Amino acid sequence: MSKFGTVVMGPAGAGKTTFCSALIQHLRHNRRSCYYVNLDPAAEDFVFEPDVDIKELISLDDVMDEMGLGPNGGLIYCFEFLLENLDFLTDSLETVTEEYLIVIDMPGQIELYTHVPVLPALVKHLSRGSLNINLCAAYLLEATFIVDRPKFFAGTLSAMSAMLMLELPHVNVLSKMDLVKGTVAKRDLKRFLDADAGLLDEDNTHRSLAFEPAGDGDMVVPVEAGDPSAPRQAGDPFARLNRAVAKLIDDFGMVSFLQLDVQNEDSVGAILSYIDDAIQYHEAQEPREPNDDIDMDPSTYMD
Ligand SMILES: Nc1nc2c(ncn2[C@@H]2O[C@H](COP(=O)(O)OP(=O)(O)OP(=O)(O)O)[C@@H](O)[C@H]2O)c(=O)[nH]1
Ligand SMILES: [Mg+2]
Repeated sequence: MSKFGTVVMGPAGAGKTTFCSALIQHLRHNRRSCYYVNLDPAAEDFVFEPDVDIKELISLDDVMDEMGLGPNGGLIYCFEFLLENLDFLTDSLETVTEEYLIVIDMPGQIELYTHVPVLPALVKHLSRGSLNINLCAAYLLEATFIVDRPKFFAGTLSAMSAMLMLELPHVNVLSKMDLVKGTVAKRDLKRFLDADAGLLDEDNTHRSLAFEPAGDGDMVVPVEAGDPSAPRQAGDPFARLNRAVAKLIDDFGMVSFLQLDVQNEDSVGAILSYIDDAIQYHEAQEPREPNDDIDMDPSTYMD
């Protein structure tokens, strides 16, 4: 029996939990079954109560109190603890059948996606172990990042880093599109969706930083490029580094974004279609008769 799921990831506050709720709502409207897994040990408020919640295993508050750790160290501890107790997930997920979409809500600490190896180990357990879930990652980046082009490419690089680390099919999503409506031309928006590196070459608004010798040995101090005392931007090492990174992303051709407006059901539905395609959800479903959902009690049709 196959299982299907999506891991919703992305930086802090990108709108992951809100997207999970919108997705669950959409699945319900379309009479699809959903199994909601919360893996954020600090999350408190949910529109839909999770079917499995990591807090039943370990909570960030307890770890911080008892281990004297801060929020980031505490989160890494929680995930290491989860990896030592994977039965917690296996036991609840093994009964989930193929018509369900398993929606996994992740925390926003970026280190999880770029630095520490806990997430690849978890994903491997879910997708290649006995659970054998057909998984895809939904990586959310806030659309407001496009106002600051170097920041947008830094965010895109984090998406690419997660793609390389997790080796899962990825659906990258620009969330909170309502916040940038009307502020960016359609033609430019299309280039952001394709992560077009040329956007940085044409950027003369960004606050790129330059280094200036501080006059004491090797020390350098960063200077705002807008500052009249700053060196000219042509030789600005940060601007050149930004362009090189953007070109790398462009050359890879791996990152492109879908637009998400959670208020718009069609937008949520479109992203779900990409997720379904990535995990080949529909191919595994039993063909249903057109009248499967209708009450077949003959008395229903009697006058
Ligand atoms: N305008 C707008 N705000 C949104 C949208 N999605 C989420 N938000 C707001 O953004 C904030 C963060 O949303 P969450 O869904 O909690 O984000 P998250 O990625 O789960 O956050 P963490 O789990 O803390 O990393 C909340 O105040 C949401 O109301 C959106 O599509 N549009
Ligand atoms: Mg969240």
